[in-house]
Amino acid sequence: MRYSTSIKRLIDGTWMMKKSNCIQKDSTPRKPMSERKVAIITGVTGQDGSYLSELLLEKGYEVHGLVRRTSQQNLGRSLINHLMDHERFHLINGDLTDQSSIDNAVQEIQPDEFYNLGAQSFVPESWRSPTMTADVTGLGTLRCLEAIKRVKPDCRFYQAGSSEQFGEVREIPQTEMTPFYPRSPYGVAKVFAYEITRNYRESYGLFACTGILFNHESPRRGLEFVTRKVTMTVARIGHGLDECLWIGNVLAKRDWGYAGDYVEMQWRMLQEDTPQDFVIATGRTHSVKEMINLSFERIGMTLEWSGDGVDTIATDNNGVVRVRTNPKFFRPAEVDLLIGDFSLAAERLGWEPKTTFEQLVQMMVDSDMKIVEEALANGLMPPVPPA
Ligand code: NDP
Ligand code: GDR
Repeated sequence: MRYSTSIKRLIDGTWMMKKSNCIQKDSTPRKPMSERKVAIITGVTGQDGSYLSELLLEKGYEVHGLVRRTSQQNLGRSLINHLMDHERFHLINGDLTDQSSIDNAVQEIQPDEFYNLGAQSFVPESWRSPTMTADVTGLGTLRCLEAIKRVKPDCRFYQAGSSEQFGEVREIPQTEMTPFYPRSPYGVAKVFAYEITRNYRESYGLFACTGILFNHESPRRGLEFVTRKVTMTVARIGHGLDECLWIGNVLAKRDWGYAGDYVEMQWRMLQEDTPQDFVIATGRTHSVKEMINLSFERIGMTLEWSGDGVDTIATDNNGVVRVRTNPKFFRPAEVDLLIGDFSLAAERLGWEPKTTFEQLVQMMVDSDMKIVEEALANGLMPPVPPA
C-alpha cells in the first residue's frame, strides 16, 4: 500500500513533531574536525538507530547512517526526518548484504566507532525468510568486521546482540555466561553474529563487543512488535475505530525496557578501556497479558480474562469482547521466559534502568492516543498494525 509522507509519519509516531523538539542546529560546543569523533550507524532508520543518532549528535559526533537504497526514500525514513538538516548528520547508501558497499563506507568515512544495529529484526519473519535473515543479521555482521579489519582496524565496533540468543533458557536470570539455545532463525543468526564478533576480537585484536540487549520498546517501535501493536490497537479502540485486539500467546513473558535508556549503554560499551560483552536488561519480567491489561487500563477499561490457549478472550466492564486470540500469531517455537541479570553492566557501566514498565506502557499508549487523535483531526487514516 502507498502512503503519503504524512501518513507514514503517523505510522512511525513522528507526526506533528514540534520544530523546537527537532535537532536541527548544531548547538554543541565546536570542536576542531580532528578532535571530533566520527561514527557509522547501520540500521539508522530503525527505533534504536534514531535514538542513538540523537545521542551521538548531542555528544558532538559526526554521524553517518548507512541506508538501503529505496524507490520511495521519504516513506522509510520518518524516524530520522528531524535529523536530516543537522550539519553533522549524513546518510550513505549501503546494504548489509553487500560487502563492497560496507568497505566503501568505511574507506570513505574512516570512522572511530561503528554501531551495527541493522538487521532483519522481526522474529516471526525469520521463519518465513530464514536465508535472508541469516544473510542480513548474521553474515552482515561479518561483513562489517571484515571491512573494519581491512580498512580501519582501530575503529571500535558495537554489535547489537539479543536476548533471543538465550532462547530456551538454560538458567534464570540470564547473564553473560549463560549458554545460548536460540529458538528461531533470527536467534541463530544473532548467535553467529555474537560469536564472529568475539572471534575477530580474539583473532585480530579488534575493539569489538556485543551488547546482549533484552526487549526495549518506545513510541518509535515498529507496529508489528507486540507492545506497539497493543498500544496502537488500544488507541484505535479508545477512539471507536476498532472493537477488538487480535493477539497470539498472551502467556509469553519478556523483560521490557525503554529504548531511549538502552542506546546510552551501546555508546558506553565503546568508551571502555577494553572490549567486553554486556547484558542490558531491567531484571523484571512481565507477561503479554499484563502488558495488555495496563494498556487498556490507561484508557479506562478493566479486562476480565477467560479461556486458554487459542480460546483466550478478554471482556471489558460492559461485557464487550476486547481481546481475541488468533493462532496465526503463535510461533513455531516460543521463548517463554526471558529475564536478564545486568549486574556486570551495573558495576562496570553504571547501568540502571530508569524507566519502569508501567511508565513505558503509559508513554506508548499516550503517544498512540495522540497520533490517532491528530490523524482524525486532520482527516487522515490512523495507522493500523499489520494483520
Ligand atoms: P528495527 O527493526 O527498528 O530496525 C532495523 C534496521 O535495520 C532498519 O533501519 C532497517 O532499515 C535496517 N536493515 C534491515 N535490513 C538491512 C540491510 N539489508 N542492510 C542495511 N540495513 C538493514 O530494529 P531496532 O531498532 O528495534 O533494533 C536495532 C538492533 O537491535 C537490531 O539488530 C535488532 O535485531 C537488535 N535488537 C533489538 C531489540 C529490541 O528490543 N528493539 C532487542 C535486542 C536486539 P530499513 O529502514 O531500510 O528497513
Ligand atoms: P520478540 O518481540 O519476538 O521478543 O523480539 P515481539 O514483540 O515480536 O514478541 C514478544 C512476545 O509477544 C508474543 N506475542 C506476539 N508478538 C507479536 N509480534 N504479535 C502478536 O500478536 C503477539 N501475541 C503474542 C510473542 O509470541 C513473543 O513471545 C524482539 C525484537 O525486537 C528482536 O529483534 C529482539 O532481538 C528481541 O525483541 C529481544
